[in-house]
Amino acid sequence: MHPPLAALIVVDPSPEPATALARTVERVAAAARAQGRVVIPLASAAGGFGAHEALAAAGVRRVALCGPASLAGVLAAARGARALGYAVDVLADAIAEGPPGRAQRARREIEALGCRRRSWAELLSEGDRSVAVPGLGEGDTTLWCGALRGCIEEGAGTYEALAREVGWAAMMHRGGEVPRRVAVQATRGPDGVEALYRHPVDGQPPVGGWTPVVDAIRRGVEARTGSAFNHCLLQLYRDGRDWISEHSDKTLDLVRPSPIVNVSLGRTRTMVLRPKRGDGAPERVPLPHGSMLVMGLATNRARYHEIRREGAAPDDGPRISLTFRHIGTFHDPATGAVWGVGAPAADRPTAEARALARAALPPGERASRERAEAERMLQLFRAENVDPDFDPAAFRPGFEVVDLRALNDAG
Ligand SMILES: O=C(O)CCC(=O)C(=O)O
Repeated sequence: MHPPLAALIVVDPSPEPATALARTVERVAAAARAQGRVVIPLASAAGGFGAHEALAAAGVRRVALCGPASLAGVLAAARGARALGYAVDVLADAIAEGPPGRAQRARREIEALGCRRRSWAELLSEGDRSVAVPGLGEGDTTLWCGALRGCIEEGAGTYEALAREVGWAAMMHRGGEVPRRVAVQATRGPDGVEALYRHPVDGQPPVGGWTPVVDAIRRGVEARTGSAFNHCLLQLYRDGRDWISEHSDKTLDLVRPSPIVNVSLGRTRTMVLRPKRGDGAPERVPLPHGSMLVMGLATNRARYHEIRREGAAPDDGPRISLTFRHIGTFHDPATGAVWGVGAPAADRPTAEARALARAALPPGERASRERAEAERMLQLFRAENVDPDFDPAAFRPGFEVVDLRALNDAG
């Protein structure tokens, strides 16, 4: 028999006016109920720890506290629960912050009480039952906690196997190194044809075939989403100082409307989704070990996403993310042919004829065409990045350059 899952105690559940945090807490409570947890709303004004009777009846000895309205109420509940001998988790990202001085004192007291600080998504990742937290971003984005059991181990095993089997490389953007390591794996034809995903970098990382652990995760993602994925960008955040700046993913080469799926291993980092328009608050989505964020294209279009730099705490561990995409553009590195959704040629024979014609051009003319093409592709990437109304039809007729290195050659 497994011990019962920690109960979720929601202190002062409905602040007025309703806040983004309150909506997050409602989603977390719904997911916790779906996992079979006891969920108890608690009015802090009642004092003490009024959940004791219901918890004792359910045989629960571990509680997780959240509180969208009041830090003080959560602290009072933590004191009461500890005094009664409960093990207590405090869901640090599901509690009203309060002024910085008070928040810092609260953090110290939580520690002194022997409570554990963690993220709501880490709580939901526990237990045998994976659970979805839907309705994130523009409503088309879902975080699955514990989604990939069977292909991802709970401990460090999968992380370590992956870190070993992948060949990590530096990636350059505008002459500088991006602050993380990367690798690309994709479905490759027997004749070396590769799925091609273009984003603004000086040179695409080399494309490897699927390695065993990455392929097992890919198959798990396909089974759970019902979508096919033929491309994966892997990123290694070596510690909290590695980050990715806010951006929208480039959709030139995507098969629409397939989602973009981010699988996380190792340390929990937070993805921040900030609306491009209006003054809506950024939404913070924690990405714990074994989670799968299925991001819809409406969220990608209307919001920036980023993994912020966090500084390096002593327990700062590394994280690996695997971003799976369904790509509809293909590249034959042997001939330079590019065809499919993001290219002028719809099929390989046409692309090969075009590649031959390009190769026959005088070198100066060829270089200047490539520069012009790279310049236009970069401009459209920039427009797509900032404009929530960007129409992907603007990419037509598509591009044959595979990266932006022609711009660096321009001198
Ligand atoms: O590491 C992550 O989860 C985010 C990756 C990302 O935003 C990207 O590759 O575009």
